[in-house]
Amino acid sequence: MSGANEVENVYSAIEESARLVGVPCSRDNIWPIVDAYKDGLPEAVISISVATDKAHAGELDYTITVPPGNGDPHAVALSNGFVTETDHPVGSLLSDIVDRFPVRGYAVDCGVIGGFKKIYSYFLLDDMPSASKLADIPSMPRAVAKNGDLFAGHGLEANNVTMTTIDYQSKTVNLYFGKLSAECLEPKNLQSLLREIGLPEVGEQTMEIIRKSFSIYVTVNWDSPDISRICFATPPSPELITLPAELEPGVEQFVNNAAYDYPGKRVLIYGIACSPGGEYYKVGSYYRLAPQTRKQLAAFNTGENKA
Ligand code: GPP
Ligand code: MG
Repeated sequence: MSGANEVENVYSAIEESARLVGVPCSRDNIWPIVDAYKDGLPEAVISISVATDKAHAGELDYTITVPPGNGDPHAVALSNGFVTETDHPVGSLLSDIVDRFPVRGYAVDCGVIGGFKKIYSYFLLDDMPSASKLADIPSMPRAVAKNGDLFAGHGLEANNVTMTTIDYQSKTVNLYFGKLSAECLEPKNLQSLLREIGLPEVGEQTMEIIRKSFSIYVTVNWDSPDISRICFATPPSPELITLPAELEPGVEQFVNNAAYDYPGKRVLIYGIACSPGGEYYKVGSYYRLAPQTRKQLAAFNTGENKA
């Protein structure tokens, strides 16, 4: 399929999702971003997501993976004016990470309203860094080093950082911990992790969801030694999850009707975010999946994964 058609398809999926959620969608805000990363679109994993916190009201985010051979995604963002040159360490962190650790790819994360926000870097599955290795990077927020004992004390200090994101708008960094051990996911450990971050413990219904997390990720910034928020993500799955709060009708519409371009059922990912402002929820719908995920889910869709 030609690049222009791919951009059109992806744009249409975002526009349709925005219509379902009730977010106004401007082509001028989205098209230049999708177009700038179009070379990787045929193989890209693409998800579209909503979050229920106040900061995200009226917003819809989309995430597009960028293969490693398609140039530096930060340089592409700079040359297109999606981000600006800055002396702030946020501007050098991506190259500092990539200089030290092998990455298998990137993604860009953008808002239908807010525009270009974040760049992800994904580490090699068999060569992931630990949080303490990442803390050694001079441009990394000091909060990562400051919380080394907290990570180590809660089963998060192995070579298990699957990816990082750098948010150029809010100047924040996320570390995503994967390969979570059974001990790490024990309710006692998760409650203690929340308490030590300074957050309230979660209720029973939330615990039932977060104890099945496939990723736990923390958000830090350059202005505070503390963890700003922590989020628990469920594995991508066609199964619907009942969250502890009712979703707005537009979000329900999106969850049940968002466009996707693979066979079988729509694949969703849920997140529970715990922040000083309270608990909130995220739901992402995959427009396109990685070939590996498609294979795993084909078994799910045909009922062959009963084992
Ligand atoms: C991306 O970070 C989240 C994931 C890749 C996993 C779960 C995703 C869902 C949408 C449920 P984020 O956009 O949630 O981070 P931030 O809180 O910084 O926006
Ligand atoms: Mg987000």
